[in-house]
Amino acid sequence: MIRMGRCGRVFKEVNTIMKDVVLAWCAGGLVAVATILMLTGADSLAVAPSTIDIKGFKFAPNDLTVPVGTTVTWTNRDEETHTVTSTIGAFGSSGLMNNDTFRQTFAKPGNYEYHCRLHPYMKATVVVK
Ligand SMILES: [Cu+2]
Repeated sequence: MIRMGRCGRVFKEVNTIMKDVVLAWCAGGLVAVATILMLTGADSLAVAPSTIDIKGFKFAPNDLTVPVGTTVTWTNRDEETHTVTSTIGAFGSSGLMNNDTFRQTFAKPGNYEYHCRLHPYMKATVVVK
């Protein structure tokens, strides 16, 4: 258990260093802060851009590269209905009205091409590495 005071201060300072491996002597016990820091670092990496806007009959960005395990969110910014439809049937949304969203988690690496079923010329790719 982490007490306030000295330990809280140490943790705060360490938190700004993020990925550095640091051991904090705390309340008479040795607390490995490294694990917490690694988790925090992983969280901030997962926050990397994983949203795609559908706007002006285009997917933006048209090509998005994300790490394995990322959940990508599409939002339809057009008044027109669009879909997010995998070319090989790996995933697919229903018709998305204005401001509707569709989410897909990518668990395996690959190039995932998709299009809008209603406007087949709208094509884009999610690259998962
Ligand atoms: Cu469309």
